[in-house]
Amino acid sequence: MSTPGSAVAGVPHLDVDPFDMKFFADPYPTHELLRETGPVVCLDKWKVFGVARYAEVHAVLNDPVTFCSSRGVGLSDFKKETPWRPPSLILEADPPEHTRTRAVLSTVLSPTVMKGLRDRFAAAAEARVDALLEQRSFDAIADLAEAYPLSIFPDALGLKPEGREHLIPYASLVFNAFGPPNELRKEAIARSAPHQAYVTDQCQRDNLTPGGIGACIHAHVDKGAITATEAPLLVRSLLSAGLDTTVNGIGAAVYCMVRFPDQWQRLRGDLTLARNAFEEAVRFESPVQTFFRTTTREVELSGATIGEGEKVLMFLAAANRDPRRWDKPDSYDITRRTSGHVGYGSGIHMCVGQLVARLEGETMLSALARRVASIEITGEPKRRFNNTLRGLDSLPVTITPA
Ligand code: OVV
Repeated sequence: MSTPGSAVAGVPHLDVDPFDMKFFADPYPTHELLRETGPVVCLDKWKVFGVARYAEVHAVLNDPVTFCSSRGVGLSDFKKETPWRPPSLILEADPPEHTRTRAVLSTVLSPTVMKGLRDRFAAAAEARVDALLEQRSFDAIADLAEAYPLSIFPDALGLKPEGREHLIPYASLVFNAFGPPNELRKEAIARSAPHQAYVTDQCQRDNLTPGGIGACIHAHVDKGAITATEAPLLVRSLLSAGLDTTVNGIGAAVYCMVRFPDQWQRLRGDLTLARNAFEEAVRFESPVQTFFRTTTREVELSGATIGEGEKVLMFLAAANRDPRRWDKPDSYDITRRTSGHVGYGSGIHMCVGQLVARLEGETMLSALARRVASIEITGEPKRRFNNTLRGLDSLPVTITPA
């Protein structure tokens, strides 16, 4: 026997719920418990295996044949349950199917495409910061972390102006749906119909403006790379994964800067650190906290036997602070060598939009550092609860001009 719930596999059991509000409020003591209990643990509450150390998270991410994605990367096993929406053709796919769709998204989000976006993103970041300098006091989540990506990403995709208010609620739904059937997931799915209707409609070729990233995906149908049925679902992936993630990434970066003013001053002194400062915020806060995989066979992982068809929960955030891998893991250090962090995953599924995320993060931190002397918290930060995403609901701040 190797199922979670059995002691025979020699895997220690924990009764922590990593999708509980008390856990979300302060996950760090539980991350440490998960790491220190063993390389692989059983989480009895949801009957899944868990890995929280860097080595095992990295190993699972880099063995996609044994730890597959096509049975879903949330708790639900698509072999046993009907998915809440048609599966993603990239996230919830394995090679060989994954390889073709990944190549298309990789092309439309390439370094060449970033070249064409950079000046627009930088100008929008500076315009946003200028507007905030007029206000002086504002909410760094709504007015900065959300407002900035909303001012550039939907236009880059080529979405029409109407209905964009559905984008963040839709993404929030997608990331809640990876979790267990708790209140967060059930409520999100219960209210999902209008958001799903909007997204399905916007993914159609006729609704995407020429020259945008969405239209570029559809253009790959003409090249024979994907079918006309597949294209809208690939656009859907960008609507699902491209906005709320960067909102929480930029929110994390600003939250780091207000908590660690020495790092903020260091950034102001050297703007070339902006890109790594963002990367370190992704490591430090891990906006995407977890993903699951499903085993395709019985497998031994660091001495633990895991049976076929088991869900394995990867704690990306815990791996990103594993003292076995990182010096001073709980310090936010903008000069740290961040490469190897798993905030974007690792291996064949590693974030295909990472260059867009980094471009947004870098341009915003750079604009802030150039124009702002100090950022101070002026009220209690409020947390936003989601089964997968970590971030704030509000962060009241006051800034002073440089
Ligand atoms: C990485 C990610 C998150 C959420 C949704 C998707 C991908 C998707 O492909 O739909």
